[in-house]
Amino acid sequence: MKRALITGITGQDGAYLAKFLIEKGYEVYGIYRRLSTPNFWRLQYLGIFDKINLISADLIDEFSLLEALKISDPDEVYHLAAQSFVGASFEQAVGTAQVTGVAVTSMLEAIRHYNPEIKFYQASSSEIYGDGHDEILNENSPFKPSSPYAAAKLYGYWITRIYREAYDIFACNGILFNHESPLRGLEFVTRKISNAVAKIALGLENRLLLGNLDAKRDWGYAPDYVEAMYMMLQHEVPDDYVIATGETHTVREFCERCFDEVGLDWQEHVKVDKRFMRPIDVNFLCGDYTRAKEKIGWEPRVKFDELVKIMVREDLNRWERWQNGEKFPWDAPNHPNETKLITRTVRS
Ligand code: NAP
Ligand code: F7E
Repeated sequence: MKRALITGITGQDGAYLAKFLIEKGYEVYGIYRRLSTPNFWRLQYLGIFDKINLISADLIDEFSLLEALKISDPDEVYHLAAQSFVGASFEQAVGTAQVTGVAVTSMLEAIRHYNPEIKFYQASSSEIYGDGHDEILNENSPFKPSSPYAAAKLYGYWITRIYREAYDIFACNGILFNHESPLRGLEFVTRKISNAVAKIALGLENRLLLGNLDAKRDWGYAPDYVEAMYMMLQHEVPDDYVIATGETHTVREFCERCFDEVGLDWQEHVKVDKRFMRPIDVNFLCGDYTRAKEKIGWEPRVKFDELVKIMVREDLNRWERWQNGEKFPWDAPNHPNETKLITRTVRS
């Protein structure tokens, strides 16, 4: 039986990947960090919490990562843990550099010392391309990061390549474009919208405040994307791959489609609030996944319209169950209204 160690198992991708690997017959280990309140809702939601071996570790403590390797003795490491919210990276730039950037080296060093035969997946990001593009992006497109998060991810990208070339470690960068799901964190724009639309449709809320409606993103479906991570590590040679849908849409279009789904007019509920504008934003992203299709046989299954349906329907279903008094693991009831949060980095 193959063993996999997943960092970031409590996050969106970690939970879906764990489920996928369990179904493939893997023994799955995941690192989680000690928090004052347990944070396993996604694993419970997918019904896999009891099938996972949890190891306490933190990315800023490299010995805890080495210890996690010793405990799990994995064939494959999927390094997904990060401070993953671009907005927060402007507020915690140094912390993001350490957690999202330098910790990739800690993980690779731990692998190099413990067992360099372990295969390594790095969760790279389309954010490394940054702002200023209007062309479809592939593995050879130039990088120009536009946030502390993107700069940290670009460091992680290069250190992964360096360990591949210098030490012959089977290390791959998955350059994943945005991917969403009902398990997406509530601060990301798609889930912020689907959750608000569900509440508005049920009379629990009336308005939705957003930032840059013109930003374009290539949005895919997270369960499709975690399969690509696995497929990269099964190929004969390590490489870097763009994972995307090849379609791009504005935040405005995402809003419009979500409100359409419940028969409402988005313009009656959505207001622009500069608190949700970033100091610099990436205005256009669209990915070309040809290499992934040709080399590892990966293609997206769920595209924009279906993604909208999946997300709105699931948030509606959850709030309806909540109104009927049902209790089940889910993030939204405990999430603060974002207007309560003070942002220091508003664009004037
Ligand atoms: P996510 O939901 O925010 O999950 C992040 C995970 O990292 C959580 O499990 C979190 O633990 C963990 N983590 C954060 N700081 C940590 C620390 N100091 N020590 C240990 N664990 C820590 O992110 P995601 O959407 O699943 O994304 C997975 C990875 O792919 C991330 O690296 C992200 O940057 C990257 N990525 C995401 C996308 C996307 O569209 N989703 C696209 C490209 C790349 P807690 O639960 O305790 O917070
Ligand atoms: O923003 C705009 C915002 O926070 C998307 C992460 O998974 O994907 C994600 O990063 C766009 C931006 O995701 C609001 O300004 C407008 O232009 O959902 P997001 P992101 O920044 O693209 C990449 C690939 C990653 O690697 C990251 O880890 O939407 N936008 N109004 C807003 N965004 C938010 N969050 N909230 C708003 O109210």
